[in-house]
Amino acid sequence: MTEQLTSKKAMELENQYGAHNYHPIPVVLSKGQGAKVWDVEGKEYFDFLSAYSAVNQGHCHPDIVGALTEQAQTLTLTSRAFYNDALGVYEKYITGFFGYDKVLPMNSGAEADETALKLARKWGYLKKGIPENQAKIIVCADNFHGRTITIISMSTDPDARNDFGPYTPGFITIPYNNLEALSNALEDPHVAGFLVEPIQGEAGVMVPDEGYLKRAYEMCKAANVLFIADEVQTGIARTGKLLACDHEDIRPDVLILGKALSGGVYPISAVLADDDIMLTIKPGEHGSTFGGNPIAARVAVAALEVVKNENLAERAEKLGKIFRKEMENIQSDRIEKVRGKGLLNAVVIKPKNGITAWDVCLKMAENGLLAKPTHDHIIRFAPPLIISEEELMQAIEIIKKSILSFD
Ligand code: IF1
Repeated sequence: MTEQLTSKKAMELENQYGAHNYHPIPVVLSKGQGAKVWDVEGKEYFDFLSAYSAVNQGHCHPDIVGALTEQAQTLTLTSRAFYNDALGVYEKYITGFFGYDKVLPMNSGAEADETALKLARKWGYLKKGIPENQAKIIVCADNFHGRTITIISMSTDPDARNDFGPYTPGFITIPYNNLEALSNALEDPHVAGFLVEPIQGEAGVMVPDEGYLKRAYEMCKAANVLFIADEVQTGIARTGKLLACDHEDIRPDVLILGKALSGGVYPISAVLADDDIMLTIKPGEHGSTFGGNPIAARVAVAALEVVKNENLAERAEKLGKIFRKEMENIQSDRIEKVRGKGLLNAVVIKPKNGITAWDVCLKMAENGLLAKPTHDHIIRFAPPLIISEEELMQAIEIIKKSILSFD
């Protein structure tokens, strides 16, 4: 198709022929480079969503796209019925990178979460000795782990759950950032794992109290329960460390990664664990046609190399401090709260004269910056981590100007 679409036409097509499971900001993007994207009419925007933190390395990073195109012209998919010459190299690289014995490659974040749940149950039966079909997993209220039936069974969000039942049993839901509730839940001897986001993204970038994760980890250890960290969104340098768990020096028993594991060019996810856990899953008991394919293997190595070579964790830490300070300095009583870690931040908007976070996002888009509201009154700000300090300051000016325009 060579015909150049207008934004209007492209939106009409999606609206007419696509399922209505999203409500996008009305911009139609056709190009991305670094921290910027362009719409079909050529208007330039700072990307402050980064595809929900999948594009940490910036749009179309040449090293990652290079790995993708090179491998795409050589060998794309073998399935796991055969070995391929890229997977083992990737597995050695990523296990070394994060310090685990083994990796299990999948594609989407939801699949990796499902994998971690299956792994925890398997470990619970084979290693902990939980009686058949009795295993439980502790999860937190307001979590977001994806969209499958089992994952929404763990959700407390009516939009995610309603009219999708019946639900998968075997979960205990406790409030987030609440050690007493965790302690009570851990008294059940049939608990195999505790699944937690180090920072709750969808809930509105909820940063738990300092020490929460460390103490939760210790409590899980004492109860012989697996500490399972969903770092799909917080991992890969987003919060100012390679993993958000690194802020509290804890090493999850099971680590779930996705999104930026590919730099946003390809769906790649992974579960990492040591042998005593990972080897409880035997041949034929779990897998995926595309998981660990040669393109994914090459792309993930390239994406992690960029994180290391361009010091993205340090950049996120430094630029995040600047961002939060500048947000706090905006003289507007419309801003209720600024919170976050590294370059995963949120600004809570006080609803005033009917102006919501959505209106602020539309104004920012008009002024050349893209971000997405969550929960009516919260705006998430998560630019690619390769953004320069100069670009960040330009972006901050756009945010300021947009918020102040409503006063
Ligand atoms: C959408 C939110 C972000 C995740 C964590 C697993 C997954 C996600 C911690 C599943 C996915 C996404 C998906 C995206 C919106 C988004 C999101 F607002 F919903 F919460 F990032 F903030 N674990 N998060 O955040 O990964 O299967 O999608 O690859 O459009 O639903 P996936």
